[in-house]
Amino acid sequence: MKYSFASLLRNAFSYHENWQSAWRSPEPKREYDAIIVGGGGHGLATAYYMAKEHGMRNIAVIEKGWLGGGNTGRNTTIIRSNYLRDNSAQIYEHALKLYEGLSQELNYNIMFSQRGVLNLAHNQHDLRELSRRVNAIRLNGVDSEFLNPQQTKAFCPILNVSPNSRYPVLGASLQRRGGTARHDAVAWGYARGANNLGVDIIQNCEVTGIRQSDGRVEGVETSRGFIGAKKVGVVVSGHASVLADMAGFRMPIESHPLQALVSEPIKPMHDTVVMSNAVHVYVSQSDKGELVIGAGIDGYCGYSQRGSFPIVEEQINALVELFPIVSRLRMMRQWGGTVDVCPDASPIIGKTPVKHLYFNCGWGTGGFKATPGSGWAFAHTIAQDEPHELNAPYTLERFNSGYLIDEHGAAAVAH
Ligand code: FAD
Ligand code: PYC
Repeated sequence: MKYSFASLLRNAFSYHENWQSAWRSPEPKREYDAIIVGGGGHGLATAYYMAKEHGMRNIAVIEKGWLGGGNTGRNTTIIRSNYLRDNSAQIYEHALKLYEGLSQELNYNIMFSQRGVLNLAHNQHDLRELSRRVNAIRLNGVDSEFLNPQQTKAFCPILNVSPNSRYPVLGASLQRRGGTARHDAVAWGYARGANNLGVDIIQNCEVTGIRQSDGRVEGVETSRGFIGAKKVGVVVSGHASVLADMAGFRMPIESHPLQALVSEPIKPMHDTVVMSNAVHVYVSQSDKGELVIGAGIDGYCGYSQRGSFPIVEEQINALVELFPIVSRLRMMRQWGGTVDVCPDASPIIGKTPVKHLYFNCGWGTGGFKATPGSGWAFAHTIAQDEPHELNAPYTLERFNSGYLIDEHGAAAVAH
């Protein structure tokens, strides 16, 4: 679907009343070859790659609300692949490479901006931890470099690197290929691409049960009735354990609120992403000019999607410590999402005890960056009924075998 300049003008003057929908809203069929539960970025990417890479056509995505209304539309859009473990490097780097060509692939501008991601070191321990990570990341062929305080300041001039500050900046790691993208454009781009390949996208349809017989999935009970399916892939982020409960098994997952906030819009002044573990904040500037500021997870489990005052207070304290220049900036709004955290802070992508029922969850605070790679690998897993080598280590079984992939601390304040 392409728009000419003339059609854009026509639509602008008709108040977009005749604007063509980017995807259909069909009634659910009685049965599909595969159903994907969850219309976030991961679910939509999964459906897109199942259709595109594996030739499947009779697929539906079932979403209880609206596309991208979960964590996809609530996240702070940081993309990077600078993970410690070999397995993580492979899947996150695969995702980053797909991001690098995604606007062209989908013919949809996802506003991918490789503006670099800095992780700051504030003490000797941080310095050693960062060097360890930089070395491990480079050994996996992923770009990562270490900057001294002057180089860090040159890369991010508004950063306070005074040795007299409470948490002086002693250095930073930098992934230049990291950056940000427009979150809902990622969901919409995949939705349009999947729709064009025949995928049915069904919104306002909540899955309330997973029907099975003889240990094999038969379809899903929904708020719009039963829909049959030969295979079901569940990608519901913070609600993974709720859906697992419907299917009769337990997920080793805790659901936590994760909050973020944005400032009033200001002129461009911060053209990279800065994250700090010790000071406990991260910040980038959106294309609208707002500073996008985030926190670590709330320390209790819950499904709240609201912001809370203590988080604003803590994040602003931390922000002003690093960037005194913004001390008079006003904050505009805050919100929360529900993230699903595994004990080793790595995802689960694969088969379940129920035949032809697959789960993709546990991305916790860091799954936006993985969206294309996760969808790509999960599509393979569902279509072939076996994991791709990229996601083979990310089994549910690893919590029995003990083969954990410990990525705690990988996302600055995020884990
Ligand atoms: P979602 O987008 O949440 O999609 C799941 C969908 O499932 C939802 O739309 C939901 O409505 C639907 N659903 C749930 N239950 C049902 C049901 N019963 N029936 C039908 N549908 C159902 N990651 C990064 O990489 N970088 C970041 O900077 C970053 N920042 C974050 C900041 C915040 C504040 C938050 C909350 C998260 C952040 N994340 C970040 C994490 C990232 O947002 C998630 O890991 C990722 O978006 C998960 O995508 P998803 O498609 O799996 O989930
Ligand atoms: O994974 O980079 C990340 C991240 C940043 C903020 C939340 N998650």
